[in-house]
Amino acid sequence: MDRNVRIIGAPMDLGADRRGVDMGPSAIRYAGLAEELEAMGTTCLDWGDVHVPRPEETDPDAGAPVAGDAKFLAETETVCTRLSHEVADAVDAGDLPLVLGGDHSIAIGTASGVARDESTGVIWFDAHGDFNTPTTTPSGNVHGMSLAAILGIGEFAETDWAPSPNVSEENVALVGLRDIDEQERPAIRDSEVSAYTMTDIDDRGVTEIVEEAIGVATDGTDGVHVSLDLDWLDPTEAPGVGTPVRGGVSYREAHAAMELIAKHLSQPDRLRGFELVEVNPILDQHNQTAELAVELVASAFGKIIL
Ligand code: HAR
Ligand code: MN
Ligand code: MN
Ligand code: MN
Repeated sequence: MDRNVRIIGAPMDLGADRRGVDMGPSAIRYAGLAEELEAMGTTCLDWGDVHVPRPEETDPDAGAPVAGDAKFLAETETVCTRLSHEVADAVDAGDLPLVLGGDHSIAIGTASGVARDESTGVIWFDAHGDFNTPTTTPSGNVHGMSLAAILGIGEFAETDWAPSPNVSEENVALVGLRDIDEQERPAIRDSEVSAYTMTDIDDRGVTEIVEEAIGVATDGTDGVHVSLDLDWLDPTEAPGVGTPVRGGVSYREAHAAMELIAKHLSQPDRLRGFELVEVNPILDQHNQTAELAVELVASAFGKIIL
């Protein structure tokens, strides 16, 4: 990685039911993120955390959507707007923003910052589609709606902060899906996004699927943002997540995917943003999920074995 990496923590837990994900940035730092990247010869700048209000200080119903349910939507807007500015500043300075979550609702802010001035493809590694809207959500949790929000689907179209107009559905690829809600299924199918399930990975192998996803995200865009939800991996590898789903990618498949990100997005330099979300140290075993997150970033940023 030739550019400086700018670490930005987003200790957000208002978008999910399980407390503890707000400690994700600390756990990932403690797992040796900066040291690992510095050892690869990458300069790492840690910009600290954006401020997130505590749930006890907030009204979950403030900023309620025009229809349906989306808990803590006003606070989510506040946090994502702050994060968007931090991320856009990093991009302006020529640095690569590396955002540490926090639950996946922060992706609305990260994408907004990364894609502020440039057309941006998105690769979304996740067990879940995160394609709900306030009217389809079974939980009211914004972390299950963040990709729909970025794309301005449903009630999110009525907001000025959630949609990222420089992200087009045709340049979005979801990889690793295995837990989709009933009303999310037709929404994903009817959209222009490319969605790859675990069955696709079984059939065609992780290399072919991830190369196709990279093709989708780079087709006609200026750059690519990678959003990595740790529940993409099998819970045997990544137990420290709020919503684990059996049947995820293996340790080696995950590294292979990240090595392809490095291979295809570094020459020419097209990676514009990277985020790690949903690490919950309270549910983890010996910080192994945070340690795995660090390893995967290193692979994505070009760490080579030999
Ligand atoms: N689909 C469910 C919902 O919308 C669960 C979403 C779960 N969580 C995440 N997102 N970690 O990837 O409530
Ligand atoms: Mn908190
Ligand atoms: Mn997610
Ligand atoms: Mn998920």
